[in-house]
Amino acid sequence: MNPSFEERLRLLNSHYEELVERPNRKKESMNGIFNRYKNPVLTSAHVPLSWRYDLNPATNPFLLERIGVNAVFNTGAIKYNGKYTLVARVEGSDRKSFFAIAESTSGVDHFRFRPFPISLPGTSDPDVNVYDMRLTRHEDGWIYGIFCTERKDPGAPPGDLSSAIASAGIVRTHDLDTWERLPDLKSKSQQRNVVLHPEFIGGRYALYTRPQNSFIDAGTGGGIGWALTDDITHAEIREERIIDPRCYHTIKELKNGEGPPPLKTDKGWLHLAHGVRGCAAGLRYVLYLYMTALDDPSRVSAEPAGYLIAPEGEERTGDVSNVVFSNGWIADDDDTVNIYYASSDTRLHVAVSSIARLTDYCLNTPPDLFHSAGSVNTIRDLILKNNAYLG
Ligand code: M1P
Repeated sequence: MNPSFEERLRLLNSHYEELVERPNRKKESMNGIFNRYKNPVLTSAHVPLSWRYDLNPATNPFLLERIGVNAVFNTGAIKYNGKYTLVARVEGSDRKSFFAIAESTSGVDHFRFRPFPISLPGTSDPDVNVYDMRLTRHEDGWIYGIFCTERKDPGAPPGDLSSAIASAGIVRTHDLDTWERLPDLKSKSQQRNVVLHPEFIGGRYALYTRPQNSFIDAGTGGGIGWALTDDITHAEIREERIIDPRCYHTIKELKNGEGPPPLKTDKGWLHLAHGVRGCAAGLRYVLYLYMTALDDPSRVSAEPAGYLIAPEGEERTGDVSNVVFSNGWIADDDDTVNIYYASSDTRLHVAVSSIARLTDYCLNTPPDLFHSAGSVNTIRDLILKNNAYLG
């Protein structure tokens, strides 16, 4: 082994261990609703060296990186065997995304990838790109993963090499090791951001959907939808009802999409979603919360105005700048909620809150009145009430 190979390997290993072992630190929270943490919990540098480097000095004497990883971001999340377990979207420098599991006992630092990425079983129509898995522990006993599968649009005119079709792929597992692929969701429109509700509704499986009539634009797709299907092993949407519509001059004017599966609380189902609006800099993605009724998860019961989390500081820049996106959160028995959110399609962060704080936020943050005068009135009402408490 040549000395520079050995030296480089030592250096790579020590950088890697330093990164993974680095403790994370809670940041001050000014809004009181959640605390961000200082360091991202997963980045492309967290991907094991053995996935990227040929470690044989005979075939890689310069110890060059052979397989580049561009980003680690949107992750599904679940507590499994006591560990905070994330199914991350890993994107190679070849632009292909795939899934890989990273685990930690703290939930805020020391995430390590399992030795191999997930070898996702396919269907008869091969996936070109897969991403953004939502994990649902369903009351039927399975853990489901619903993700976006992207394929080239067979109807694209010659020369158009960009048009694609988005559909919902479905897998299930009992152990996060062996994955069974089920047929993709059948739907009249393209779908992304499809999420399985954790409980049966009238004996049927319930899905949050996001109909879209082109790959990027929602088009006439009106927002987050709700659909029921009898058989998850041949899931088909016949009727779809929009429950959280897109809306002019709001944070979800252009698009929105359900995030992780909703959390059941004694005050209703707590939902995290992303909203997208256009601006001179392009699309701006933020995260917002809403609640639905316990006895009917498709009936919105609380809709605070505006966003919960918007890109801040280094989160603002990356491959697709001005984006925060979440498809995973974990609620612990002690009421803590870890929100795993990615920034700018590049890295993954955690923000920590609680069921109590998030439901309080949902139930007591004023709703959007859809015009500036309404916003001013909402603020005036608060000031008038506060005057009683000021000297
Ligand atoms: O680039 C931002 C996000 O864009 C898509 O989300 P949506 O369909 O709501 O626009 C997804 O590709 C997502 O992965 C990505 O983070």
